[in-house]
Formats: sequence, structure tokens, C-alpha cells
Amino acid sequence: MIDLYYWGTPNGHKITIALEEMGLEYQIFPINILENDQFQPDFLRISPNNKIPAIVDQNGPRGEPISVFESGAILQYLGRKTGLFYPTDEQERVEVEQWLMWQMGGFGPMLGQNHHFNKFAPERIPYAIDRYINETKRLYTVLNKQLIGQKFVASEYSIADMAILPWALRYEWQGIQLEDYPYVQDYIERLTARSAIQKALSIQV
Ligand SMILES: N[C@@H](CCC(=O)N[C@@H](CS)C(=O)NCC(=O)O)C(=O)O
Repeated sequence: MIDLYYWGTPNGHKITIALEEMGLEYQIFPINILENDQFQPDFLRISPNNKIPAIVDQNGPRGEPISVFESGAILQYLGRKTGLFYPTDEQERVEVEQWLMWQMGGFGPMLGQNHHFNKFAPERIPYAIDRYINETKRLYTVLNKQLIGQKFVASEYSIADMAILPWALRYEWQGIQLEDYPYVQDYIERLTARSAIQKALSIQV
């Protein structure tokens, strides 16, 4: 059984998608980040960076519970644990990891800043809005190009796609016209047709 410390954001969705795809049993512990649950000492012991998602696997590698924070590290952990969606062949693994890290370092943090300045900031700061929308468009252009002639960012469906999709689903918040990125549009349609993803995205806490 995996305990998932979760709120319904793109970073949270990555992990429900992985758990559903991998057929792992899990229970959700809601961490309401709008009410500062992420600063509770019990949660900080699991996730010292005060952010969701985090997991505790009651059956860790040494037969004891293990906690993991950072969504990319959680996806890698679950992929190694199950042997699913995270190839063991070194070349294929590197393909997956570079796109996972691309998401963790760019197509997440930059889009998060875009959401902040474009949607939530109390004042309109044109410099910041332009900066993050332009960076978002650059990242969508990179993703669109990668998807020409292939269904997923690496050769096979992987934890990298599970990391990228939830952020791409928020394209409207990001000032993105999906028609400008037709391969990303097809990718979203392809992935959201998967029943595990539909189930993960429908979870309400
Ligand atoms: N790099 C982290 C980012 C996680 C993250 O930004 N989580 C947000 C929700 S999507 C959060 O918990 N925010 C609460 C806070 O910053 O206090 C990861 O990928 O796990």
C-alpha cells in the first residue's frame, strides 16, 4: 500500500496517473495547500520542501516504510519498483530521463510561473507575463517538435509522459493556443484516451 500526500494540481496528478497506470494500491491523504497543510510538522517530516506530492511506501526496498518527495523522484521510484514505464535498458532509460528532467526543470517551473503571473498575481506585471508566456511557447515548440513522427516523448509510453501531460492540460491558463502545436494536441488526445489517466484525473479530494 502506498500513502499518497496529494492535492489536485498538475504535480499531484503525475502521481495518481502513475499509480493507476502501474496498478498499485494507494490511499490518498489530502494536503490542502490553500490552507497551508503543507507546513504541518507531520507533513514536513515526509516532504521537507513543504510541497505536494509525497509518498510513503509501506513496503519499501528494505521491507520498511520509505518516504519520497519530489514528483520526478517519486515517478522514478515507482517505475523501478514495478519495472513499468521506466525501461532498464540504459539507452532507453536515458531517453526517458532526459525528458523527465526537461519537465522537472522547465515544463513545470516555467509554466507554474506563467500560471502565477498570468492568472493569480494581484497586480498585472507585463514584463513577467511576457517572459513566462514566451518561455512557455518556446517549451511547447520543443515538445511539438519532439512529437513529430512519434507517439510519446521517448520511444515508448513512460513516466516522462506522465510528468508532462498534467502540465499540458492547463494550456488555457498558459495563454497557449493548442492549434499552434498540433503534435502536442494529438499527444494530449492520445494520452487522455487512456482509462488509467481518465481515472486519475477524475479523483476529487
Ligand atoms: N518540484 C516539486 C514541485 C512541487 C510543487 O510545486 N507543489 C506545489 C503544488 S503543484 C505545492 O505543494 N505548493 C505548496 C507551496 O509551495 O507551499 C515536485 O515536482 O514535486
